[in-house]
Amino acid sequence: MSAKECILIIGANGQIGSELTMALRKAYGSSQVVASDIKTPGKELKNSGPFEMLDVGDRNALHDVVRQYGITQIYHLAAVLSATAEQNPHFAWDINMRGLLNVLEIAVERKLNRVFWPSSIAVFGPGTPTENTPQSTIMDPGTVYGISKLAGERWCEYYHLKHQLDVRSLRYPGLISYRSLPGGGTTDYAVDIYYEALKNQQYTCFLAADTTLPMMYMPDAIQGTLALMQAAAGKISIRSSYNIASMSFSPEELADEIKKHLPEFTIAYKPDYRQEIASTWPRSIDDSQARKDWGWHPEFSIDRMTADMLNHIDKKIRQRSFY
Ligand code: AKB
Repeated sequence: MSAKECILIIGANGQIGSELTMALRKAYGSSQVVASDIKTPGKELKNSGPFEMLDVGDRNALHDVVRQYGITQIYHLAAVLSATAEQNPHFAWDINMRGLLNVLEIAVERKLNRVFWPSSIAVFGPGTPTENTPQSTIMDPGTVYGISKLAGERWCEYYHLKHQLDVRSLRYPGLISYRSLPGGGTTDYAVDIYYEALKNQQYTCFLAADTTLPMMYMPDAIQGTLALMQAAAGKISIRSSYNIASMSFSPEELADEIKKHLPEFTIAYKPDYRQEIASTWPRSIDDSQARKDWGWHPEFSIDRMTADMLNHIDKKIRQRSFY
């Protein structure tokens, strides 16, 4: 990326956005990275570089920000996640699709250099092979979130083929982090559990004990996103979205890891509507294409991640800065 690039992050306050913005500011300089969201940012985002209140559904407002800053790349992260989307399907469809189409259209109009848009393991469905799910396979998502992500993947590839737009994407698994909380996802239990283990030594999980899902620690997700976006265009053979994987575990296995640090911790299971969503998703993912094309290589295992999560969340709780 040249020194003249200027990056816009849409959805910068979210779980991925808050960390990705800081990583990009560190890598490319604060003034080169414009954070934006519909909600007021926290101190770290606000004080570390430019911030704009921006609704990506408002095409004119998006256009103004892109023109004002001379934006050359967009990371469009704003979306309604799986569990919330099932509560309000038409709202979720509108938010998830309108924002992406606005970004793709403006990227072509303004001849932007690169666009990043996240997809998800939710693009897979009950007909997909659940173990080591291939890059290219049956995709029959049964959730509105999954349908919007699959449609988004097709739109990304379409804009690449028809308009030569350099759009890149990753199918994120459940993301686990201690800096920002996720919101409205089916995999959110894997973050909540750490807070509850430290605060109350007990957690009631909304998924069944043996629900194995692909997961990833946020530092790997950030490192992977930067690696994908910095790779030479000739290395990118997938223009829909890349499978990426790190670890897979069930709530019971995660609880066992936590018990190694907090032996008094107990877990109970009360599956709700999110169980139905999780049951249609893969248990593990084949990410060999990402490894081959642009060198994807995660670092964290469940035990290293758990030690790091407990350490940081414990500090947050002591400082009384948790949610
Ligand atoms: C969700 O649970 O909705 C997300 C995802 C897997 O895309 N974390």
